[in-house]
Amino acid sequence: MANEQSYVLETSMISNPVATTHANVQGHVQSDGAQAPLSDEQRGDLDRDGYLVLPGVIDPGWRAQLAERVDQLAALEGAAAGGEFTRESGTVRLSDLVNKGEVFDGVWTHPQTLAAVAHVLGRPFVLSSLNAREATVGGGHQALHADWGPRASDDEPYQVANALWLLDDLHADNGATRLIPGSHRRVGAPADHYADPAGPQPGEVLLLAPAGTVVVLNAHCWHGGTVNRAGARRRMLHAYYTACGNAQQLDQGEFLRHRTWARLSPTARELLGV
Ligand SMILES: O=C(O)CCC(=O)C(=O)O
Repeated sequence: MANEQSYVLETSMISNPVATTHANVQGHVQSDGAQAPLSDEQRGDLDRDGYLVLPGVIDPGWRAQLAERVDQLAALEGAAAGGEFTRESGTVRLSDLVNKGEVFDGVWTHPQTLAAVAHVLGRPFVLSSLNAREATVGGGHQALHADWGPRASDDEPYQVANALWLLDDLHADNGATRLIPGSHRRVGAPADHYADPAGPQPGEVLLLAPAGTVVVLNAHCWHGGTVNRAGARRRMLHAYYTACGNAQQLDQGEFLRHRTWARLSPTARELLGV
């Protein structure tokens, strides 16, 4: 897709300023500005299933830094955590992570993730929000939902995509995300198809994957968190993107701090829509 290719070329420019400052601790950043295209198989996964699993994106050193920063912020913010966007009982949520650590820069600007988002949306897009979510013991269950309103026809353009960054292993009993493969193409909302969208549904899959994996989700695909029965850690970042022209979940221009703006490349600022 021409749109996607040109976007991938542009996104290689985003990572370079990050690479020069973080080359030692963030070896994940492509310092040569190399493109990170998707294979035909990966595009096929996204088109058919509505999600793409990218294993081993987060190297162990970076994962540890991200996890440490998430814990630090949760401790610092306490009951206020998540307030810029939303709080959810039974979970710890953080919002506005763009402004809360340079360690997150490589998340929302990650070239292969952006290539997958470009494939889903097929037109220019911006970051809508960068959040963290962790289900705590006994909490985290959500009804199946899309991150956008119900589709009225199966040829409507997609508006949103979400990259789930796994900072801990996802097991069957620690609040893994569940989803219905292919549901991004369905017309209507989960409630139009299921008597109880909060209950188990035929064909649902649990995303079971090791820490370090990124799952790019066509966010029209019906999904939801599950309960963390075991209480094992399940920190996850949500890098959420939307097509240009839609309101951002967090108005990045309003929230952007000067010190964040100053370290970003022009292309990264463009990705924030500022
Ligand atoms: O964290 C997850 O597993 C999914 C969260 C989600 O879908 C949401 O908060 O809307």
